[in-house]
Amino acid sequence: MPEITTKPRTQVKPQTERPKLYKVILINDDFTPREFVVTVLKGEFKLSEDQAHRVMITAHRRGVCVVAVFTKDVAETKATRATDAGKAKGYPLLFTTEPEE
Ligand code: TYC
Repeated sequence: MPEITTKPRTQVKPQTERPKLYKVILINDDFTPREFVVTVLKGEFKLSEDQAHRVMITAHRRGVCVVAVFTKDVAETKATRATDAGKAKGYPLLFTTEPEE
């Protein structure tokens, strides 16, 4: 009688798997001037004047706004640089990062 054998199957990861992406989030505060927030958004995130104004005003009204999405390293570097730009002027401007679902 022929024996039935089962091959152990290991999960094969697709080699094209994309790196996990991280959101950079702008947090509102009561002290940083609006125009300064817009300047930082344009400089660090390459947003247009119009895009930067929309992101700033959304954070101002709602408390937070997603600025953009990057790989982990890029998101963290940009968030730190943008936060440091505020710190250098004595403002509590804050950018954070969080993984995308
Ligand atoms: N709320 C600030 C003000 O009224 C402006 C501001 C907007 C600050 C967005 C931070 O993430 C921010 N001057």
